[in-house]
Amino acid sequence: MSAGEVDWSLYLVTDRAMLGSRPLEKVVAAAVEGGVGAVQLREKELCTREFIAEARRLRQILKPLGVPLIVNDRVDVALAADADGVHIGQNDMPYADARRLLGPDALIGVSVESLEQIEELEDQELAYLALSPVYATPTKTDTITQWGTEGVRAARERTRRRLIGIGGLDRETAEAPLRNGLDGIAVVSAICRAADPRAAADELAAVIREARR
Ligand code: TZP
Ligand code: MG
Repeated sequence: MSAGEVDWSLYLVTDRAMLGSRPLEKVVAAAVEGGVGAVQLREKELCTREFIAEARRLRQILKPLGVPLIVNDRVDVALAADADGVHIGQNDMPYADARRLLGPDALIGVSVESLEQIEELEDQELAYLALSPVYATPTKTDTITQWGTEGVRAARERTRRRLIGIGGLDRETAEAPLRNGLDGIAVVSAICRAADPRAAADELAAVIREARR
């Protein structure tokens, strides 16, 4: 699967702590039914063995649907589970090493927290740049600043790359940054905390369509 074949408009990033007793696979499957086009498995607590097992389970569900599975942080887990790619942040494995290990076809996305970081990556083969965070969020607190709509617009003026926004995005907040240049939104709590993840994804997809009109 190439990055251009993927619909990155609505990108689910998982957080099992938000799911209560609901199995991750069920929530992911429901979210895809509702309109999620890409899934990132983000596990901060699981041991490596469980992380790989979970990635394999998700891959089995997502592959027939043509939805890519991206592994957060862990190139080794992505390789072991034959995932479609990885998402790396500024403290994770450098892009060049991830690319060398995963090969030319892997989908690699990188979080950026400043315009300088966007420029540093300008020559790399990225599936997307993730502007992180668009708005401050309790889901991830070790961030420097927030892009806000002004920052999204500045990033849009600086690069032609696919720009995904992450952080504090839900059906109320997503529209403004989408109108200021985002190609897609990545969400954790807006779907993982929702009582009905399918309906939540469906509503977010409607917000995205509306912002693009
Ligand atoms: N990276 C930047 S913000 C964030 C991540 C993983 C968390 C986003 O979570 P939420 O609940 O969608 O604000
Ligand atoms: Mg990371």
